[in-house]
Amino acid sequence: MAGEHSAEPVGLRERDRRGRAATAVAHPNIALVKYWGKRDARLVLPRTSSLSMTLDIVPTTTTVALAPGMDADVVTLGGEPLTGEPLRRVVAFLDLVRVLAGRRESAVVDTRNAVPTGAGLASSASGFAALAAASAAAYGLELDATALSRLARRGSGSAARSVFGGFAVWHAGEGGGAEGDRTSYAEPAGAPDFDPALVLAVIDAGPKAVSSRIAMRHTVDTSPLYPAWAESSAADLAGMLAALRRGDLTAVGEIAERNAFGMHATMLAARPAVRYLAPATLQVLDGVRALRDDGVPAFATMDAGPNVKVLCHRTDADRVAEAVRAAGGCPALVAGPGPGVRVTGGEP
Ligand code: 2P0
Repeated sequence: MAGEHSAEPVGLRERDRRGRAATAVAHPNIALVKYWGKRDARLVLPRTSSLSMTLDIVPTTTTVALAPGMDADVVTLGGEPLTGEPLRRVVAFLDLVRVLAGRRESAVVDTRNAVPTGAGLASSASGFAALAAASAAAYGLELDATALSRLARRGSGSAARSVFGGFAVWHAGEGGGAEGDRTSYAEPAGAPDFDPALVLAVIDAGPKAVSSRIAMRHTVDTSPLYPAWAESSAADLAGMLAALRRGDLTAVGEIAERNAFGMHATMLAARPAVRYLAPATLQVLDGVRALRDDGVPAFATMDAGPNVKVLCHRTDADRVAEAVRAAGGCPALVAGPGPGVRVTGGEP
């Protein structure tokens, strides 16, 4: 393997000799109307449309360097070699990019998260958005934002939304196959007329016991509540878009909270149940309700893990973070709306 006996990192000499490299930065997003359930696993076509806010904290930075002399991709996450299923997913994604680009070179991928991977802080969204942008640039694919969102979707559904900054809506799209692939992408949902913040209660930063990919499939397959949630989610999205347009944080928050509780209800009704909510989750939820009783507009949402994210006005964020820390006995981070994915360097 080229570079094996060099003091230089594997791949850099290859890039300098013949290849191209690109680095991209993407931020996580938190869904306010959730994505939970696919209608096509291979194409990552969702059953429902979703809406999220991209954050301005904890980005992922990914460099893709083409390595023509190597016979397999090498992928590191936080400096450690990726193996098993996570490696297989990245290689499958690079295979897709290579097909689209009509190229065959292997790649060296270096990816770094500002937070622990798998912590329920949407690192797969920022991860695949950054990988999509970096690999498209390295392999010479010229994609507009819609096409980049469709590509990122193939890595991880929620990554389609992290292509965009601020609020983004991911359209479920129509039908299957090529039509589904063409019509399922994210786009900006407009800037609200309020200054939002999301306070992230980090109850557990470790990897989750059940991946969202497996949990959502199990929920669709076995939960009698799933169809009702999916139907109500369409109404939630319409209401959310209208609430964003009129700058109504309270309506946005109420819809986000009920949509998240509904999603967790579908999981709790799955057979057997999938339960991500922990005792500290409920303590933080009580703390959020107490804030509202005190007149602070604050609304909770939870993803595939015990962590709670609290939507509030930016001006209330410090108070909300303090309340969350006290209620949950856990750290809390404050995030505002962040930027979409961008290629930051490494162009040939
Ligand atoms: C969301 N989640 O809308 C929902 C809410 C978790 C709970 O998107 O299988 O990692 O890779 O498409 O994108 C997490 O799901 O799943 C997710 P795949 P992904 O943010």
